[in-house]
Parts: sequence; structure tokens; C-alpha cells
Amino acid sequence: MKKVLVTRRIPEEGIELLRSAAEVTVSELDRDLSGQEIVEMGQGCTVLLTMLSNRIDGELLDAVPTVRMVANYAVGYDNIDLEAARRRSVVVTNTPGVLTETTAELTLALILDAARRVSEGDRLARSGGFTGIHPLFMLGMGLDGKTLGIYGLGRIGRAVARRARAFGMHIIYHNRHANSEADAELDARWVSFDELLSTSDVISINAPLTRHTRGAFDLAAFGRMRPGAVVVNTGRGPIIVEDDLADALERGFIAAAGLDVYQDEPAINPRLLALDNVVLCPHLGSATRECRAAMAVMVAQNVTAFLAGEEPPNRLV
Ligand code: 8YV
Repeated sequence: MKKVLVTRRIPEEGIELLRSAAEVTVSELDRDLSGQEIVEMGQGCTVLLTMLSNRIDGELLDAVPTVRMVANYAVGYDNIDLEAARRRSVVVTNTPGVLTETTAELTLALILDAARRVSEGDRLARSGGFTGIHPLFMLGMGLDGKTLGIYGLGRIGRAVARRARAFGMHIIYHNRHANSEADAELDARWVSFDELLSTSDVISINAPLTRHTRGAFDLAAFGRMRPGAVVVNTGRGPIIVEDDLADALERGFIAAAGLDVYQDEPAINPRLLALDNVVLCPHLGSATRECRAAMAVMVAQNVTAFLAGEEPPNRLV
């Protein structure tokens, strides 16, 4: 039987499926494996089942020459050097689709929280700060009739837009290209990046991390936004320059932010930790029992298809 290394425990549904087709080793360490540990534990394996936190590059692949497949337990794959995999004829897969609605839910949670100051109010209430309501107490921003600007209108961006429409929001978006199907479905309008920045009341970042998106939200970008704007990021941390976001929040360029992803996870910029007008979530976008189980089955189906000599359903290279 071929060997599979699973670099971190995933839901049992996936492990069971894997065990029907391979000899499976699941790392028992309750933490991310280092590259060196993956190399050591991956010797003799045909498949590495990896997490977003595992950096897979050419050097690592050369050190585990039996590996023919990297099955990522995530939809995003910026942790994998696809070109290096392609050059070595290593197949790479991801888990698209099953986390779309789940991640959109968390995006709305952050939008609502940041706009209506839920977490801030929770902290205040716990620390004895609720001494009675008054007309100017903790005013936030209402969403009804406001404009949501989506940066990256892919599967997740569209699921965010559908939910936001139920809250009475108008949708604009910026992608490299307009998407006429989405325009019709969501009554959405493609705008330039500049227009997205200057006309959105809420900006939701739902793009993958690429050389085009890395660092797109810097001080200049925050400076073009409305002073009352709320920025939410459930895409990838490095799309925002965190120090610039801290500057923008401190200087009142924007009103609030909600983050699920960070530039250097799991570290969180101490300047953001110190601010009350930013909601910080520990990368929970896909963190529901249902979603993580579906991801586990999907990653396992990719592996079992590959081991059976078939085309894995979610092949990237
Ligand atoms: C991961 C994510 O799914 O799938 C992605 O791209 O960003 C995450 O939600 C999660 O880290 C899986 O453990």
C-alpha cells in the first residue's frame, strides 16, 4: 500500500477514507510541522496531505523524492510553489467549494461586528462600562442602503454579496475582469480599484494572495477610503499592509476593521491588538464542524482518486 503523511489531525471522515486506500500516518504533534519534520516523516510517502501553514517548495520536494502528490487541506494554495511542483511532475490539489458559504458567513459576522461594534461592546459590558444607554452611546454604522465593495468577486465574494444584499446593501466589486454573470445575479457593478476605495462604505477582501493582490491595501489605499469605512479581510493577511492599517485606524482614515487573516500568522501585529476599533478573529473562516468534515472528505477523495490512477477532482497542477 502507498503511504500518505497527514501533517496535522483532520476530521475522522477523511482519515477513514484515506485508510481504505493507503497506509496513513497522521502527525500526532498538536502543532504545525516544520519543513524539516515533513521531510523526515515524509520519507517513503507518495502523498503529503498538507495544511496552509506548511510551506511546500522545490527544496522540500527534492528532499522527499518519493512524493508524487501534495493534497492541500485548504482552498487557498499560496503555501505551495505550484511551478516547483509542476517541474517535478508532482500533482497538487485543493478543496474548493465546500468552504464557500462557511467563509461568507464569517465575513458577514465580521462586517456586522465591526460596523455595529459588537465585540467592542462585549468588552465594555464585561468591564463594567455599561452604565445606561444614552443617545450618543456607542454609535456604529448601519448597513441598510450602504455600498459593499468586494475586492475579489470569486466564489466566496459572490456568497458574501448574496448575504449582504439581504441586509439591503448595494454591491460593487473589483476584479481584474468584470464578471457579467455575477453582475446580473447580484445586481453588482465592476469598478476600478480606485472607485472601490473611494465609494465603498464597507470593503470586503475575498481575493486569493497573488503577486497582484499582495500589499494592495497600503496607506495610500486606506487614505482614499471614506472616513467612516469598514474594512474586512477573510482572504489572506498579506493583502493588507498591517502597519498601514494600524496607521489608518489610529489616524481616523477609516472607522473600523475586521480581520480573520494576518500578515504573519499566527502572530498578530501588536498595534492592531491595542486598537478597540478592530475585530480580530483567529482564522476561523472555514471553522465549522460541517465544513471541516466536508473538506476532509474532499481532500481524501483527491488522494484516493490519485492513488487509483484517476484524475483527482480538484487538481491544480
Ligand atoms: C483553511 C483557508 O481552510 O482554505 C483556506 O484557504 O484559508 C482556511 O480556512 C483552514 O486553515 C484549514 O485548516
